[in-house]
Amino acid sequence: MKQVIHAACPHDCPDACGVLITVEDGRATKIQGDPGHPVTRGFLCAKVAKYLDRVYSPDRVLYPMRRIAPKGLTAGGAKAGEGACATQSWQRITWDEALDEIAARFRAIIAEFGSEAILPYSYGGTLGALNGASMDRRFFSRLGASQLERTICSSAGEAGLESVFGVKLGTEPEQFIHARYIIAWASNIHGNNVHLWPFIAEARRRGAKLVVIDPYRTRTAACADWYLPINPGTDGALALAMMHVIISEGLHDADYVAKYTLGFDHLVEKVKAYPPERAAQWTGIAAEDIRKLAREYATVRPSVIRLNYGVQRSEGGGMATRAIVMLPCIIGSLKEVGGGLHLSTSGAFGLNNDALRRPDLKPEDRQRPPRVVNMVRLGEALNTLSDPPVKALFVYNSNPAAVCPNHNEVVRGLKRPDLFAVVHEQFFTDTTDYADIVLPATTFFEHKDLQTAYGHYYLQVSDQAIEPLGECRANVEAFRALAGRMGFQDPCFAETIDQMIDGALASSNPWLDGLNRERLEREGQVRLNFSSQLPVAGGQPETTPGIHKAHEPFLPFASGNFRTPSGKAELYSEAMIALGLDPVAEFTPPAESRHGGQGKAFPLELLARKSDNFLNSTFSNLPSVQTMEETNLLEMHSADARARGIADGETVRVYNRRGEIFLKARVDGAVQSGVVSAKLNWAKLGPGFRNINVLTSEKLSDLGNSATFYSVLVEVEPAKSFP
Ligand SMILES: Nc1nc2c(c(=O)[nH]1)N[C@H]1C(S)=C(S)[C@@H](COP(=O)(O)OP(=O)(O)OC[C@H]3O[C@@H](n4cnc5c(=O)[nH]c(N)nc54)[C@H](O)[C@@H]3O)O[C@H]1N2
Ligand SMILES: Nc1nc2c(c(=O)[nH]1)N[C@H]1C(S)=C(S)[C@@H](COP(=O)(O)OP(=O)(O)OC[C@H]3O[C@@H](n4cnc5c(=O)[nH]c(N)nc54)[C@H](O)[C@@H]3O)O[C@H]1N2
Ligand code: SF4
Ligand SMILES: [Mo]
Repeated sequence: MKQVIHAACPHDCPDACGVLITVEDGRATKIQGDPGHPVTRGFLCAKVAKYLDRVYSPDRVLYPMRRIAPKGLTAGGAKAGEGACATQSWQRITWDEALDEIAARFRAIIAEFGSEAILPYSYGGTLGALNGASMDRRFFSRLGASQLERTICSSAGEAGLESVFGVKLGTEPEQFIHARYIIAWASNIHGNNVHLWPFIAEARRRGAKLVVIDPYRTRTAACADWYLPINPGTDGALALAMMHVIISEGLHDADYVAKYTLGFDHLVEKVKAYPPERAAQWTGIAAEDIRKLAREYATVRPSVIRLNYGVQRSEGGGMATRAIVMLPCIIGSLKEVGGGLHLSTSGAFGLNNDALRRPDLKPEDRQRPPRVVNMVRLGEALNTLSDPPVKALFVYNSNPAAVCPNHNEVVRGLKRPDLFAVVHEQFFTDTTDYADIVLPATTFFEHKDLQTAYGHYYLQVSDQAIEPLGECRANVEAFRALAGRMGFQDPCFAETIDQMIDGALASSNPWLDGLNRERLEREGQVRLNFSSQLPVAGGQPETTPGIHKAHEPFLPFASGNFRTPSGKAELYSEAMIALGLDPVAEFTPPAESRHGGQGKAFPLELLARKSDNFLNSTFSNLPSVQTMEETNLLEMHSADARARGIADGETVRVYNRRGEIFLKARVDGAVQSGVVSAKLNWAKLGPGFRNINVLTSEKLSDLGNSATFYSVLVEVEPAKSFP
């Protein structure tokens, strides 16, 4: 029998694609992008187009496993799949045995150290509303475990965005075709957000100009009309200088500013300190170019900014984002179809997360809230926390031994013989190498979920296409079973998947009106119900050619309606003062930068980037995907290479106080002098079984306690020999 199932890609990607899976006699035989999804438009990225290889990979974890060898990489464990799951490391056990052992260890740890000695660790393995954050959160709250502060990705940028808009909303991708001036700001569109590209391509056919601001010459930068390589971590200075030009030349929208923003006078004062000449010294962008950019951005309309999270992986990333988000507020482009700014759309979905996650649950004998541990500082938590120490770690939806900064410290902590570690995974990753118990997890083909997005406004139900492989269980089911083993009687642990979806949709958010489960199941994807929005101030909605259902463009801030305390776009924010920050915005060079004073011993700025064909560390073990991505490279500028006697293709040692890694030099002009770049991969597939996170720092950003993967100083030298 042949069936086509509608699912939604749950990977941590703004596009949240609609997916069609063909199933024949119980086996998935084809995957394609849903042509009915207005943003997916029938195509998938290269890595997910090969998803059958992932689902049916011989390297999948299919059964619960118990460690029978010492923790760490076993001999021959360098290759994905092979050594790591070699029979000498693992003993297959039943789910019952695994659950009994976990429950027994948890009980013993709670008795001796208290429940906060248990730490959950999860991030973006799946962004499905259920398998991303529901039964797991219920379980750990009820258990009284330490809570995880999940800020490894986007929290600085989110805080910066919300400090101005009060909510995470952005220009819908479909509107980009109407833009005449598009700035891709720290936005690797071809790599990380490929479904936005057709809309930009259409806008360019209609005459739009594409500007890219990025220290790395991405594929998007290579095909831009104007590429501005910027020094890492200096975007705040650029945005403030652009506002200096816009305001001093009277190019701002005085009417919009007066009606819908707060604190413009303070901004006027602040930007006086940022003439283009001053910003040029930090950013490396010529003052004349800053002027030209500001003028064009303010006058070639509609103009839109696709800001992405590259800016905020920096010590001053929150403030930089805040300053950039002010730009559309002062030029009034938020009222134009095809104008505004897009960083995230996730604030529109407003699911009933309390129903999903039940933060009210707690152990019967606990009054105070549990301790909070920041996920970026896992190494520090495992190695130094006391009162209580972390005695058990439960990892799911994440691969911290690859993605977490300061890798050597993370591994030191994971190696602790007294740490009881459980990892729920699809593959034998870097992290399972340190697990006591590995539990097998389903892929999205094998479970049902509800899917929001952070790059568009369509909600989807992702149907289950095939039965779970082996003894794999979805996250919801694993935590349901564990709750049972711990004796938790609360009715929420017995809810069915459909009840959980219904609960998530039972929200006070008016944009969910009319979007029930049955309709989502029938239609696959449904645009949020924006019909109740306030009337649009400017521009008549146009039909979008090539796009299926024409709809009214969503312009949430056309007439203000910001969700800040004042209801206005806050160019001046009391909340910043409370955090000890400048209420307007300020540029401070990152301490780990060439301007920051630590540049003597380690003079090069490292971009520890993502790979275009992997998703963070996910996919990096799959042979058919590996062929698309060249790994273990250090990209550097010819001047820096020459100064160190390094030729293209030679092995180099890249190092700082935290660690070292040996990579192959690539001198091809992707970065400017002073900047080097390398990409994320599974550590055990890298040289010396490590990855670029041996060099990155646990330091947190100015806002949102985010990771600072792009504020890293290193030095590079020729390697005499490969160790
Ligand atoms: N193919 C692919 N897609 C992905 C991912 C992946 O790993 N691979 N990861 C997913 C995840 S988790 C996320 S959060 C999103 C993130 O997507 P993005 O926000 O696009 O994330 P990054 O790739 O970190 O950064 C984007 C760009 O910012 C640039 N950049 C770095 N530092 C600076 C700076 O100081 N200033 C400026 N102007 N630019 C800077 C980088 O060179 C990069 O090209 O993508 C998702 N999609
Ligand atoms: N150097 C450097 N480091 C980075 C970044 C960077 O740009 N540079 N990016 C950072 C960012 S933005 C992010 S978001 C983080 C991402 O950090 P993570 O979210 O840890 O990212 P992944 O590497 O994708 O690992 C997710 C793991 O979850 C597993 N998984 C997938 N689906 C499921 C499921 O349904 N159940 C279970 N139990 N497991 C599942 C996958 O097999 C995979 O191993 O990495 C951060 N680390
Ligand atoms: S990873 Fe992103 S682009 Fe690729 S299929 Fe998933 S949602 Fe679409
Ligand atoms: Mo991320």
